[in-house]
Amino acid sequence: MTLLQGGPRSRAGNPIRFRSPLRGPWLTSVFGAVLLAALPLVVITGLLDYVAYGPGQSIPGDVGWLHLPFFDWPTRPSWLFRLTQGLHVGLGLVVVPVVAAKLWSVIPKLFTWPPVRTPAQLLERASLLLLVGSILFEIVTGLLNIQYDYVFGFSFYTGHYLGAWVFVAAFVTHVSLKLPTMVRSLRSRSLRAELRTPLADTRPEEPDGEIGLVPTAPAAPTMSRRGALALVGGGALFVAALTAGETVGGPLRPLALLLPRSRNPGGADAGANEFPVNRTAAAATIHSAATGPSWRLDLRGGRVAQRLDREMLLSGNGPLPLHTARLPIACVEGWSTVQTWTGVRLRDLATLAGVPNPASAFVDSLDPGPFGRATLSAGQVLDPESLLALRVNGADLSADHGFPARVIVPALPGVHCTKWVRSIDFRAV
Ligand SMILES: Nc1nc2c(c(=O)[nH]1)N[C@H]1C(S)=C(S)[C@@H](COP(=O)(O)O)O[C@H]1N2
Ligand SMILES: [Mo]
Repeated sequence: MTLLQGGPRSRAGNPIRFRSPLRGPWLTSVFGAVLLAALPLVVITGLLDYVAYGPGQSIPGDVGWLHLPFFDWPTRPSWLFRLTQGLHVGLGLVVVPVVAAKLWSVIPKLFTWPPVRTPAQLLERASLLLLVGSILFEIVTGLLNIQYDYVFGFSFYTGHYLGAWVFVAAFVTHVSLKLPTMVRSLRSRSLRAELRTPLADTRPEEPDGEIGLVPTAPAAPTMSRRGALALVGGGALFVAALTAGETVGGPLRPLALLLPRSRNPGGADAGANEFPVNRTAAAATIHSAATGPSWRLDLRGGRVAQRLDREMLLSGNGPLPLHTARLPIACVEGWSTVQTWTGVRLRDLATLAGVPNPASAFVDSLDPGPFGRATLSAGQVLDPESLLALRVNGADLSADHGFPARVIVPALPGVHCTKWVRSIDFRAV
């Protein structure tokens, strides 16, 4: 209580208990400038990921006029989704220490009293509340999504999407209100000089009046400004090191501590199939009886439905030559891996089905779960490297990677690379 009401205050109204001599507009602006550069990239790549879900996908759910103007996500370059998704999750994680530092640097503002004196301040403080609230919401939901399967009481996709728009609105407001102060504050000190200043010479910033970040009764410094910057930068680098393996793979993969599912290597004897498994066959309740010799692939859409067994698909004969392509799987959770896939082209299957120019294709699988089916656009069906894969790295697909057959399409989000495919419906309109 004393903190909020009765405690000693500076003239600007800030409680004097926040005494760190490092706090001030310059330090806050340095963190702010980093976030100003990085966060738009996180937001844009995040929104692109939603676009990549493409037409016919139901994610995010009903978001009314906030729906993005969908365009057909291209299949080239094949690493496009790998890039946008990797940047979104990777950069989103790496900026967390900077966000924390920025929040720490403005803590006194949260205790300013009275909190609002003018209408302009009301707008500023409301946008601040939404800004802090939405960025924490985005970080927490994003982190939980890559840690656990859907622990939310709401759709992660819809929640994270709506949170992003709240954040965008608050961020734009905040930046337009604070940009002049930020630029002025950045000019008030030289970064280079600051990086040469040791603890012994660390002094508080100039009194900042109404801004109210510089303590009026500063304590002795326990850390230099360059030390604080190194701490935050080191934190970001540390997170980057824990994240890089999700995309780079190889020996760094086991270090991808923040993405536990990306580290699941596919079992002890996975061999050629040793790369991350998102959802195992057991988890998806795929019974080996259904994937054995009795398995058939149904092709629909044309006048006569086609039914093929795995041997026919693997023969490479007639209208279904085998094709091999090196293509990524890039998961919405941020991890990715590039493997060598062999199978038949989706467009050859479309032609065989009697729909050589489909408007879309609906892929269904033996998996009753939420990711057991996907809709592909015309471009995704017709790309010459879009495959119904039967083999990977020269070996049959393992049960966990989708045996007997799975979809692999360049630049397609991993979630639509449906495993344990059962049927494909090529739609003319
Ligand atoms: N039938 C089915 N296919 C699926 C999934 C699933 O849960 N069920 N998961 C998808 C997701 S989210 C990803 S990232 C990729 C991962 O493929 P992998 O497990 O072979 O690495 O498979 C996709 N295909
Ligand atoms: Mo995924």
